[in-house]
Amino acid sequence: MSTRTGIRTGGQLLVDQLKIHRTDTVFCVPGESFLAVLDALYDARGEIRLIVCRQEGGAAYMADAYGKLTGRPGVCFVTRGPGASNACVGVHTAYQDSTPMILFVGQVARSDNERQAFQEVDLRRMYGQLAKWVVQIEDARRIPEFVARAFALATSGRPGPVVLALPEDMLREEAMATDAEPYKIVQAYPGASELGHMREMLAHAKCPIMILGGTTWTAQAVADIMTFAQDNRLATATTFRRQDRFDNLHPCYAGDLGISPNPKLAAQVEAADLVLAVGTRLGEAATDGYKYLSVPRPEQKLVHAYMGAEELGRVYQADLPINTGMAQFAAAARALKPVDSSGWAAATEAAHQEYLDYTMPIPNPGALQLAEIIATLHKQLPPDTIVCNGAGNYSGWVHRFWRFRGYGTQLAPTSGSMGYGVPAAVAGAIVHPDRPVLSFSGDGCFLMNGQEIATAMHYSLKPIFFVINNGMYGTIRMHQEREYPTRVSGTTLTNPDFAALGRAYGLYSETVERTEDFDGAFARAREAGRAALIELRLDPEAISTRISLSKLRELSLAKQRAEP
Ligand SMILES: Cc1ncc(C[n+]2csc(CCOP(=O)(O)OP(=O)(O)O)c2C)c(N)n1
Ligand SMILES: [Mg+2]
Repeated sequence: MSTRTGIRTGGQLLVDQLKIHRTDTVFCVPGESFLAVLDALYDARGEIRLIVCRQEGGAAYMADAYGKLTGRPGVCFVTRGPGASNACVGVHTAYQDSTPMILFVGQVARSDNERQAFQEVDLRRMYGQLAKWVVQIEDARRIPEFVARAFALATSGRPGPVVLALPEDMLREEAMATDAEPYKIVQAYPGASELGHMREMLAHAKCPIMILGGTTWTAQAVADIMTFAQDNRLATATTFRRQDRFDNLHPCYAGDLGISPNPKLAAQVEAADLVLAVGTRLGEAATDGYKYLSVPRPEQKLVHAYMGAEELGRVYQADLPINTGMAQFAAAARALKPVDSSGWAAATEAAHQEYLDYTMPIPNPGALQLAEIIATLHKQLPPDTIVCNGAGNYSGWVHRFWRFRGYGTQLAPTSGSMGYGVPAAVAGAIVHPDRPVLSFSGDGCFLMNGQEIATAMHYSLKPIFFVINNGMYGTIRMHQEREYPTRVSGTTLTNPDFAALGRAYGLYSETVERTEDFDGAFARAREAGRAALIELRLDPEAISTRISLSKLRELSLAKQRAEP
């Protein structure tokens, strides 16, 4: 699309900038505050898909999922105070997860500013802590400038969400402005001396481990880092919900440092003499509450490669901090001459075997075996299947028993935010209509944004939604039984008939209570030719992949008796 100058409304100018920055999809819940944008999107309907959602939380989560899958900002439009409030959860997720996103919010007219006009909220104050940048565009002539900056900022350094407020009169105003050029992502490259130093540290290590996480990865970057790991026979772990940064069946893969990871992997990180942390912030989840590495100076030697200078040194003082994008780092690491890895090659092999053993299905209480079901799905579906989930103990089975094979196959919030699994699957099916998309939600999680199954139906998308129903907010019940055994408070749920709910929305739906009924139900769901919902009834005793509810309660009571 060619750059042009001319008189356009604010709405037209804005949509023209979206086209210039190659936005092909916009998620929204409409509002009268941005009718001028909707009108301009009508003219652009051949180039920009407008995905209309049922709640702004769903729309913002979809924009996050789009950003995770494409590396381009997920674009979302919502209205004033109510829409902006609902969208918060997606913006917070994008912030914690370092996902590029742009949230446009229709705003009251400039002449009514600060009157607490209808639905007015000062977005700069409201979103100040949740976004990389919040700005109100006061003058339509500056739309190209602000939108270009929003795209650059959302994707550069450590990516994240940007919020732009759009006064409704500004969007209707006609203005003479010149289009911007397509945005360019700015990422640093690792320096030659830093790479040399890193190689030196690796050459002197006895039991090194690499930990991958974060964003700015690409399929090529993942291939490059796998070659670097392979050439140096380097045990490699991924962080919480970043499991698709390494082929899980590669002989160097050691597993993921999620919440409650394989204890042997945790021990390996603690015992390492060199940690190469690549792309990860080394956040609370990845370090089990900053435990594997002590703050601020870890026992282990630390190389910390990260795409944002402001994060290097925030928590950990690395021996070697490297400010670099992941694609840039991975390509450079691959080009390094491998070191002698004979000292740790056997440990790397053992770590992978340990991962394979740890992820073999194990039984849980009750007639429905969740590990077996996840393993069956993995066997039946291609490696590019997109796997989505929100937060809850049910996700522990997905993370442990699904083996991620390729970059861009996992959509899950590292922020631990519930309600993500359904909207993420909708976005996944939009971005990759050719791939199977599985969505996992708990009974708690599902009813936070389950309404977006209507969006899947509206756009004829075909994800398969699993609702893992244990009749409770199981995660919180687990913490409760550990801290306050037998005192069940605020964690029990009365649920609808999820399959009937799915049918009411037009999805193919079934309920499965026993493992042996799963294969048939799944085959029928795949053959249905439309979105499907399968409720999986999980015995409440199956509180986590590791322990039963009554065993946990018993241990907690014993502990209480031991220390009165
Ligand atoms: C938006 C949001 N609200 C609350 C929480 C706290 N929380 C974490 S897990 C959880 C329970 C999840 O319940 P469910 O989806 O049924 O999964 P289960 O743990 O039972 O498998 C809650 C309430 C959260 N993480 N996110
Ligand atoms: Mg539950």
